[in-house]
Amino acid sequence: MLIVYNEAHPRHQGSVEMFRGALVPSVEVPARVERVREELLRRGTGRFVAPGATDMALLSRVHDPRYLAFLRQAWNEWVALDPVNAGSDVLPSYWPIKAFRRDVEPQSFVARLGLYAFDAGTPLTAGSWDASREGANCAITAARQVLAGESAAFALTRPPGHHAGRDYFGGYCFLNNAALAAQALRDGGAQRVAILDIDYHHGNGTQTIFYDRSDVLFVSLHADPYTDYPYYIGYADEAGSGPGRGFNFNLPLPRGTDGPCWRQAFQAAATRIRAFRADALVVSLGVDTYERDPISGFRLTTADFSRIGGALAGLALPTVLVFEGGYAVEDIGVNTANVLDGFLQR
Ligand code: OKP
Ligand code: ZN
Repeated sequence: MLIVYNEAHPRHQGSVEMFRGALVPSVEVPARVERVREELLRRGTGRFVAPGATDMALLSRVHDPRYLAFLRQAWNEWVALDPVNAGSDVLPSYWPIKAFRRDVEPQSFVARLGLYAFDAGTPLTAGSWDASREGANCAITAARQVLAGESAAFALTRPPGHHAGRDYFGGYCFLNNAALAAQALRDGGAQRVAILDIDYHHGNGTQTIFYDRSDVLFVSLHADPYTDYPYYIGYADEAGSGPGRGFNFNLPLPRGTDGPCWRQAFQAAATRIRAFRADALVVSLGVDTYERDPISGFRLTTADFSRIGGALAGLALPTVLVFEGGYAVEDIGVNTANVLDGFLQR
């Protein structure tokens, strides 16, 4: 398996996020990906390669060009407000909800920030654009390697991507790596692409990007949004719209879900993917379903992750795996490497 590694990931380094009325230490830290990298190297799992150059045309088919321009300039605009801002992360404080106007872009940077952000938990830092863009390049490179004949490739990157939509960031995500991989597979000749999102949290960004399309199937196993982030989306009745109706499949699961219950839901997901007759698979691989994850509520064990790898390989499709969440830093390397080894051993 190819591992397309984002060497630029430490340039995105949030220090705080807003949580229940206080700024608390960032949960999405560089050590997450460092631990995975170390464990893969220790085991000799996979072959590490660097990503290719940025394809702005592809980025602009998945994301709004105005949003991309905003992200690229955001840090500079933040510092231009006041030079002391260079010492703190960018976080929004205002949002145009409900009856407010969203069709005007105010001149004020903090006002525009609220147009593009959906939470105050996603710090943007000096290197966030560079790290995110290189991460997107990793996902796209992984997809192109699979198109060129690799049976599987893993984009090892952070920040994650599945909460980022066509024109918004949040949930620690800025660019939707899995969506970019899926679009790269489509552009490279795959007629039908399935995305299977197994992160603990619903991949709202990926769902919305493909919601009205029938060429990309989105299937997600995640914590019920009735109790868990992102709360306002990810319910079972969201089936797609227009020509995309029937091509979005959400399987929300209760807090406390363990390995056997999770595998039962996985079988339903696998059945839907088989019926779709996909030419390629993209997996949004979050390991925050782990029993000791500090921000999540499922009970998967380290051994369960090996089985998950085998089950993914059982779909028997050219596969791009994209790293998403997982916050139990001490075990993240073993859990992620178990998925990849489980995949390879099948
Ligand atoms: C990103 B990914 C914790 C609050 C939770 C957002 C969670 C984003 C998860 N202090 N805030 O899907 O793993
Ligand atoms: Zn997650």
